[in-house]
This record gives sequence, C-alpha cells and structure tokens, in this order.
Amino acid sequence: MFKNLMVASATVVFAGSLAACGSSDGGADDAGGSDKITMGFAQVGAESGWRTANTKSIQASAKEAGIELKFSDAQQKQENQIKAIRSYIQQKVDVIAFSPVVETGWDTVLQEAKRAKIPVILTDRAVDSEDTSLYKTFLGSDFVLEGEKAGQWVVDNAATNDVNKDGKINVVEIQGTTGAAPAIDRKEGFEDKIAADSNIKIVASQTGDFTRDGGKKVMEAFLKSQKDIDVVYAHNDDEGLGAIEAIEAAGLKPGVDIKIITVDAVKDGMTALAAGKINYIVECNPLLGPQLMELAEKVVAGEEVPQRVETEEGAFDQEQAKAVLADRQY
Ligand code: GZL
Ligand code: ZN
Repeated sequence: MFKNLMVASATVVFAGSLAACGSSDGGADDAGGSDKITMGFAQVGAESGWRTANTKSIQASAKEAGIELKFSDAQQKQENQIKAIRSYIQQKVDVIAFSPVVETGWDTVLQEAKRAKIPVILTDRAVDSEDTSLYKTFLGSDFVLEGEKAGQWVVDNAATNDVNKDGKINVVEIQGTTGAAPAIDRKEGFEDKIAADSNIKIVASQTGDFTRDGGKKVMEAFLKSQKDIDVVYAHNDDEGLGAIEAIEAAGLKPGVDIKIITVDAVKDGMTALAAGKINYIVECNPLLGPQLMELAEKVVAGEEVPQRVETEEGAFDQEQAKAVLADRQY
C-alpha cells in the first residue's frame, strides 16, 4: 500500500555512451533490429470506462513517441498478465510496463524480467513486492488520497447526506476488485476520514469488481438487506452507474433519496453528476500514456528516474462537472 510518499526526484541524467539503439543491455539491439524501442504492455482488461481511456492513451502515446507497442488485455486475470510478461521476456522487448490487477504474486515473474535485464515500469496499480529493484518506477495516482477526498466530502456534507434526518449517515460501499491497490487504498483513505464523525458508518461493503454489472448486483443486494441507506460510496464510476440502475429500479431517485459518490470522473460518470444522479466524483486520471513513454525512453537509455511519479487529479461537484463536461477527453 503506497502512503503519500515524497517523490524522490532522483532524475539524474546519465551521460553514458549507451547504445542509442535502445536495447536495455546496451549490446546490439535484439528486438527486431531497428533502433526503435519495443515496449511490452500487459493491461488489466477492459472492465471500465477508465480502463478504455487508459488503453487509448497508452496506444496513442506509443505511436506519437515512435515506440513499437506489443499490447495484451488480461480480462482481469492475473495468470494472463503473467503469461503476457513472460512472452515479452521471450521476445526480448526493451522495456515492460503493466498495471498489476492485484497487489500480490508478482515477485517470480519480475525476477525473471530482472534476470533477462529487461526494465519494468509499473503503471496505474501497485504491487506489494518488498524488493523495489524489481521495477524502475511507479506511475499513477495516490489511491489513499482519492479515498480521503471521498471521505472528507461525506464528512463536510454530513447534514445533507443524512437523507432521512435521523442523525445517522449510513454508507454502503461498493468496493473495487478484491486485492487491487485502488480498492484497498480507496477503502483505507475513506475510512480514515469518516472516523472524524461517529455518526457516519459503513453499514455494508462488498466488491463490484469495478464493473457496471457488479455495481448493479451489489446495490440490488444492499437495497434488500439495508433498511436505511443514506450514501453509496462506489470505488469507480462504472459501479456507481450500476448502482443508479438498481436504485431507479427500486423506485428511488439516485442523488436525491440516496446520495452517491464515486471515483474516476470518466465521461459517463460526469454526465450522471451533471444530471444530479451522482453527487460528487473524485478524479483518477487515466491519461498516463505520455508520461509512460517519456519514462520508458529514460529507463531504456539507462537514465535515473524518480521512484514514483504521481498524476495530477482533482474532484468535481455538480456545478464543476457541468462546466467541464463538454471538453472532457474521456
Ligand atoms: C485506478 C484504476 C481503476 C479505476 C477503475 O487507477 O486501476 O481500475 O478506478 C479501473 O475504473 O477498473
Ligand atoms: Zn440517516
């Protein structure tokens, strides 16, 4: 779990006469002979609007940077990501990047990449490996901070969030994929902040696997099992949009009878926020492509890079969503 680490700005420009051909061992280029960098990217899947935007950003940025991209979609299965990484090692790519679907179980394959002298860049999600020599850097968001922003909003708006004015704010939580860094950390940050107000309680919590269908099914179950729900905290927009479907099917008004707060701020989420069906969205920036390609060029050239590169991101209420919706890229 990443705390809000100070970014070690150890970006030292390495002026060594490393082969410009981009191969990581400095020897003759062994990834197809051209002097183009070849990147192997093992993506989580296509489970959410966020993921689709993230994939587009990576593919467009590779093209822009003249980096040859080998890309795989693991359908949210860790064994598929590990298989993809092993195939990139066999193909002797210059650099491997991936978004680990869950935090655990990566050391073996990362040691294989290290033995093959292929640098690895973590993007978006983190791993729990103690050995930070297994990857060159992590590029992504501070998920604990995202959870804290969500929890702070519930505390700051406790009065309006206590829909039935009984002095209690009952929160149901739709978690992201079990074991995924964003799910673990968004839960942690949220709980840290709501602890400030003992009237705010998470009365039920279940994974919706970051999908719309998952969010709908979990919300249907909560509506049956919980008699007084004031707020839904969904770990991503897609789960929140699924919850909206379940709430409307139960004859209730989302955003009014039950308040909804989500994370991501993708177009569909921002559209629901502008329409008042979601009440607040904490942004998680998927457009990691440009920074990833920059880091890849540095890493392949043997330059030092910061241990952690965090993305800029904010949060939106209804008015702010209306103001930016038209020009949202994703
Ligand atoms: C967060 C990313 C999460 C998004 C979800 O950086 O890993 O995965 O919040 C996506 O939408 O499924
Ligand atoms: Zn209440």
